[in-house]
Amino acid sequence: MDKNSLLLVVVLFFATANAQNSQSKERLWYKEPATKWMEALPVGNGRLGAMIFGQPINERIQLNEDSMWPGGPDWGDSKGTPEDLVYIRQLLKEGQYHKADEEIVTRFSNKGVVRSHQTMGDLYIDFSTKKVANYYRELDIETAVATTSYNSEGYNYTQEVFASAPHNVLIIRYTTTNPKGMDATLRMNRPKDEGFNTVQVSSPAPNQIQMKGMVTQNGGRLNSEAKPLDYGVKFDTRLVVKNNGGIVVSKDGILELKNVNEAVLLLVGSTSFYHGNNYESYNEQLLGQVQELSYNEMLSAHVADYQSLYKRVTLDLGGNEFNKIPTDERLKKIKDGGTDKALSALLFQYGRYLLISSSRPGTNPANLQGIWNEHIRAPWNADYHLNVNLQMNYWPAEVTNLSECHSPLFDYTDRLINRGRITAKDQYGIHRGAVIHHTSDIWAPAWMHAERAYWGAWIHGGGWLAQHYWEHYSYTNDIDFLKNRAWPAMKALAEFYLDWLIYDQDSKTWVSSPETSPENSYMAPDGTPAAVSHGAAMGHQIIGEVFNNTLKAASILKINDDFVQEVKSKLKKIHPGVVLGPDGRILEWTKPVEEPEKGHRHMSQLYALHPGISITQKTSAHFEAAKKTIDYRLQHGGAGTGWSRAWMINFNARLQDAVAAQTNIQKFLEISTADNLFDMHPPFQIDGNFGFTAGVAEMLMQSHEGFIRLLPALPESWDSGEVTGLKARGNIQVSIKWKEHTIERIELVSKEDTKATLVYKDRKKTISLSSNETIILNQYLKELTK
Ligand code: FUC
Repeated sequence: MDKNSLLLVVVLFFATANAQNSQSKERLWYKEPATKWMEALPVGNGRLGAMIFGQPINERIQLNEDSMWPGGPDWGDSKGTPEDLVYIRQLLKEGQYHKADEEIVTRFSNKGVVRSHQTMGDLYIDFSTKKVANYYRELDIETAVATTSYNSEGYNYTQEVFASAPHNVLIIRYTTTNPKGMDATLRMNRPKDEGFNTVQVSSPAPNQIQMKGMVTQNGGRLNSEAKPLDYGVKFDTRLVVKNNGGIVVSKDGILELKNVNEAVLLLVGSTSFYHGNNYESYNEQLLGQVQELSYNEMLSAHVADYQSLYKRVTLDLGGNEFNKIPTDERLKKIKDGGTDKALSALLFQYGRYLLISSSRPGTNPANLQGIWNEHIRAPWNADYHLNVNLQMNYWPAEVTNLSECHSPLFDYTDRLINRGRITAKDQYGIHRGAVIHHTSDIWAPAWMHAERAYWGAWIHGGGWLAQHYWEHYSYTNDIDFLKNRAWPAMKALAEFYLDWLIYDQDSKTWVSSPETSPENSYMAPDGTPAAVSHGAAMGHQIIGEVFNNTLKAASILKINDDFVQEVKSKLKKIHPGVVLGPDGRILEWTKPVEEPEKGHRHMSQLYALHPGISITQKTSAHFEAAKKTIDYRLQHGGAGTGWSRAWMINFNARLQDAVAAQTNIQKFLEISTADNLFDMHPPFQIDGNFGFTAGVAEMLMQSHEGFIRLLPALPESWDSGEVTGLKARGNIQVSIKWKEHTIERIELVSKEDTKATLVYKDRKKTISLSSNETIILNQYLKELTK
C-alpha cells in the first residue's frame, strides 16, 4: 500500500468512527472546535470544573473551583435597627412609598452587592501539529467525558477530559498513533484581578506546574464605603504529567513535551475554604495517590460513579435520527423554524448532567453559572440569588432522581440561617428565627444587599429555601433528615415570620410589611413606580407555605408545643396570598395597581402554582386566574430571559397545557439556548438549564396533588416515548411508556409498603405497593386508559 492509499484508509476509518459516535444518543457533538467560551463544553465533579474548547493546535481548558471567592465572612450581619423598621412601616401607613424605597436602602443596606466568584485560570496546551483533518468533538453525557479527535498527516490524535468525583481530580489524556509521538507546551495562568494579584506559577518538579495565590479582587459592584479586598480564599492548583514515550522537561513553570506517545495530565485544585492552612499539603497528598493509578482505573471509577446517578432516569421522545446532526446545526434548524424533539430530550438530560457535575455532597451549591465561570467579575457575580435563581437550580434534583445532589443546598442554607439569626435580631429586633434576604455569596451573609429597594429589599430568600427541605423529605421519606435537618431550618424560618407579621386592622389579617415583589415595581398613586409596599402576593404565599409545611412536619414528628400552636393560629388569619383582581388575574400586590412592566420576567404571584403547590385543578378559580396571568405577561413580552422562559414551561405543565408548554420549549431552544446548550439569560446563567429539565419532568409526571398524575402535559408531537426512573413524592419511582398518546406500560418501584393513586386524564386508580417490588401495571392499564 502506498502512502496515499494508507492515508485514505485511515481517513475512512476515522470518518466511520466519527459517524458512529454521532449516532449514539446522548451527546453534544460538533465538527468545529470552540472559538468562544459559550461553545466550549463543560465537565465537573461538583467542585472542580473545566470548559473544554477542543482546539487541536492551541487548546484552552478554562478551569474552575467552586470556592474561589474573595473576602471572608467579615462584612457583618446587619445594619439598621428595629426602630428603623418601625419608621419604614410608618412611612407606608402614611402612603410615602417613594420615601420608603429610599429609606429602606439607606437604613438597612450598607454595602453594595456581594462579591464575585472567580475563575481558577486557564491551562493552555500548544501542539506543534500543523494540519488537521476529520475533526470531531463531543461531550458524552452518558459517561461525562469530553473527547476531541482529529487526524493529522495520517495519524490520529485524541484528547479526553473528565472530572472525577471519586478521585477529586481533573484528568486529561492525549494519545496519538504517530510513532514519533507529540510535541507540546503546557502552561497555566490566571487573569489579573485589580491590584492584589498574587498568582505565582512555578515547576516544583520536572513534570509539574504549580499555580498558587489568593483570590483578592472584590469583584462585586461597590459603593463608596467598600474597598477592594486584599484577602480571600487561598488556592493551589497543580498539574502533573505522566507520559508514555518521549520526555517532559520543565522551565519557568512551563512544561515541554517531546515525542510523547501518550500523556495523562492530572490536575488538582485545592483551597483554604475547604482545607484551611492545609490546602497545599492536601494537594500533595492527593497527587501522590492518583499518580499511582492508571488512566483506565480512574476512568472506570469515574464512569461508575457518574452513571450511578445519571442512569437512574432515561428519556426517549423519538426523533433520534436528529442525533446524527451536529448539535449546533440542530439548534440552528430550530432557530429557522424546525422542530427536534430529541433535542428536548437531550437538553432534559443535559440539565441532569450539569447538576451532577456542579453539585455533589460536600461541595458548594451550584451558583448562577453552576461552577463554570471564566470571569474575575462574573455577571451578577455568579453568586447565589435567592429570589428564584438558586432555587430553580435545584428544581430537577428530586423529581429527576438526583436527591444526593440537593445536599449542598441544605449545607449552604444552614449556614445562611446561622447568620440570618443575627440579622433578624440586630436589624429587625426579632429574637427568634432567621431572615435571609435576596442574594448572598460563599460566606453566606443573610443581610440586605441593596442599592435599590425593588431588587434588594426582599426578605424571603429563606422562606423559599424552606420549601426545599420539605420537598426533599417528601420525595425521600427520610425521617432523619426531617428531624435533624429540615425541622430546625423550617422552624427558624417560621419563627422569624411569626414575629415579622403585623396585624392589619383594615383587612383583619396578618400582613407582611414592608414587602417587595422580586425585582418588580407598581405605580404609586402619584403615577411613578415604587417598590416597597404593605404586603405582596409572593410574600404571603411563601409565609403560608412555610407555616403549612412546618405544621405537616410537626405532625409527622409528633411535636405540638407553643410554637406549633402559634403557627396554627397565625396561619388561620394570614392575608391570602392569592387574590384575584377585577380582570380575573392574580394580583401581585394586595390591591389592584397599575403595573409599569406588564411583561415582567418574574411571575412572583404564581409561586403558589409552581414551585408552590396550592393552586391546582381543585382550586379551579385560581387555576383559571393563573392562566390569565400568564397570558397577560406573555402578551406584554414576558419570559424574556432564559430562566423566565423555563419557569413558563413549569407553569404550563402544572396547568396541564401541553400546547403552551411545547411553545415555550420551542422558544427556549430558539432564543435562550447557546451552541453548547448552556442557557442564556443572556448572558449565560445556568438556572434556565435546570428549570428546563424540571419543566420536562413536570410535563411527564406530577405528584404534588397527593397522587401521581401521568403524562399531564404531553405535546402532540411527543406521540410515542418512554421515561424511566422519575421520582414521585412518597419515594416512588415511576416509569411510563406510551404509544400514539396512549400509555402502554407503567412501572412503579417503592422502597416501602405504601399505596399510590394514579391519575391519567380523568381516570383514577389506587393500588398497593410492597417495598422494593417492581410493579408493572398492565392489569390496571385498561382502567386507566379507557
Ligand atoms: C434575578 C433576575 C435577573 C437575573 C439575576 C441573576 O434577580 O431578576 O434576571 O437572573 O437574578
